[in-house]
Amino acid sequence: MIPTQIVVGAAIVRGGSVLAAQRASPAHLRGRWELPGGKVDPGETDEAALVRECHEELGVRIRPIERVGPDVLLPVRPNAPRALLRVWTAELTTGEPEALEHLELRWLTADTLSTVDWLPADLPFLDHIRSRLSGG
Ligand code: 523
Repeated sequence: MIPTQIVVGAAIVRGGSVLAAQRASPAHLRGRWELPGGKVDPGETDEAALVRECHEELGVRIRPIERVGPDVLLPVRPNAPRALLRVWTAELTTGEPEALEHLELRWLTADTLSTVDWLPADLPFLDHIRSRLSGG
């Protein structure tokens, strides 16, 4: 059986805002916004991948808090393994995020959450995140 590739994303929340990151690559995703994260490696837990990816991409340590939203099917090339996006809320434990692999980072509030051009797979998480930002 072909394994499903799990991709994890972090909704890093601080003081009523969540961190959004603008992709630099690949070319067809360049300029679109995402919750930072990436692919879970074989043998790695989802949470460990989330911590690793945030360190690689943002130079920070985070702590995953809780899973939000569903497993969201990611668009993949024909014949490529199925891929699912899972998202956790998280808090920063060490460091200030830097765009080490992204074009730009932005802290968005409940009111400004929809002002960037999110990747389609991230859209189903926005209502969950907005309700947490609003104290819900
Ligand atoms: N997404 C996505 N939203 C989102 C993430 C973290 C990823 O739609 N919040 C998509 C984008 C890619 C795929 O998931 O099509 C893999 O994410 P990527 O490229 O960030 O994963 P990496 O960095 O682990 O991939 P490699 O370049 O292969 O290491």
